[in-house]
Amino acid sequence: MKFRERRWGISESQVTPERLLLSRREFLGRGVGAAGLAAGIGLGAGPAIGAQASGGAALAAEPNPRFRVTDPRTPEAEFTSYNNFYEFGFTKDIVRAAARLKTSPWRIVVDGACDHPFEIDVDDLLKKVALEERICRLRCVEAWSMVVPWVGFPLAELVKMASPKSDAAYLRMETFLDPKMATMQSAPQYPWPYVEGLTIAEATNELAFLAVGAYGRTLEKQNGAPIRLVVPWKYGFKSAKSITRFTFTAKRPVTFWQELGPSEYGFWANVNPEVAHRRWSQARERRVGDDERVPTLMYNGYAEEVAGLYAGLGKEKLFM
Ligand SMILES: Nc1nc2c(c(=O)[nH]1)N[C@H]1C(S)=C(S)[C@@H](COP(=O)(O)O)O[C@H]1N2
Ligand SMILES: [Mo]
Repeated sequence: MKFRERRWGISESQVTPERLLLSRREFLGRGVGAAGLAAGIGLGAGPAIGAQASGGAALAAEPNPRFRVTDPRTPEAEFTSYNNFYEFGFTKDIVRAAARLKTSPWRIVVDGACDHPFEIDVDDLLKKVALEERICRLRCVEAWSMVVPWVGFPLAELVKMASPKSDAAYLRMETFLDPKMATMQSAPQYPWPYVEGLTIAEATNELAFLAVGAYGRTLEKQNGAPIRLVVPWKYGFKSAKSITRFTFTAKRPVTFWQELGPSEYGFWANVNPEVAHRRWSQARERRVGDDERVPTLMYNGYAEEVAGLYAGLGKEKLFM
C-alpha cells in the first residue's frame, strides 16, 4: 500500500483532478485567453478564510430530523471559502470573483416534456414551498468532504409543480450563462453553461434537494446562490450551482464534466469507495476542517435510501 500512501502524501494541488483536466486543455493549445486567465485566477489571490461575501441574510427553517448525519459539521468559514465554481476560476479561492454574480432578480425556467411548464422568480418559487434544514455529507470527486447544514426544499416539489409527461426520463439542469459576469465563461472551448442531469427517479428521491441557504443563512454567491442542487449520494460536481433552467427530457443529457472528460466523469457519478477514479483511489477522503482522512462510504452513506434506484443498471458506469 506504499503507492496509496504516497498518493496521500502529495500536495493537494496535484490531486485536484477537475483543475488538472482544465489546465490540460490549456496545454492542448485550446486554452483560456490570457485575459480570462488573469481575471479568473488573479482575482482570487488573497487569503479567503473567514471571508464573508454579500448575501447571508438569516433564513429560518425547521430541521428535518430524518436527514441529519451525526458527523461533525464543517466550520462555516471553510464552507464559504473553499469552493469549486469554475465559472469564476479554476482554484478553490473564488470568493472575490464570485462577488460579480448578480443573484437578483433570478428567473428560473421549467420546461420540456411536462404538462405545466412555467417561468418564475426564485423569490416567488420560495413562497410555494416549505423550507427545511438537512445536515448532509458532501463528497467531492477530488477526495475531500464536508458536512453541511443546508436550507431548502425537496427537488421532488419542483418536479410535482411541472407534472412531467410519461416520456420524461431525465431532468436536465442548467446554470446561468453570462461571460461578462463570470469571466471563465468567455473561454469558448469549455462547454458552458454548466449542465447536470438526473433521472426522474433520482430527482424525485427524497434525498435530492434544492438548497437556497446553509448554516441558517441564504447561500453565499460562491456556494451557488440563489438556488443550487444538492445530491448527497453523488460526487459533488453533480450538485450544480446557481441554476436557471430545469428541462424534462426523454434524452439523457450530456453533462459539463462528461463533455470535458468522458473517460473520467460520467452521468451517474455515485460515490463508491471501491471504484477508483482513473487517477487516484476513492477509498478515503480528507474532511475539510480538521483535515482528518476518513473512509469513504458507499453512496456517501446513503445506500439505504438510494441503492434501489440502480437495480438492473449493472451495465452502466454507475460510479464515475
Ligand atoms: N455551476 C457550477 N456548479 C458546481 C460547480 C461548478 O464549477 N459550477 N462545481 C461542483 C463541484 S466540483 C463541487 S465539489 C461542488 C462544490 O460546492 P461548494 O463550493 O458549495 O462546496 O459544487 C459543484 N457545483
Ligand atoms: Mo467537486
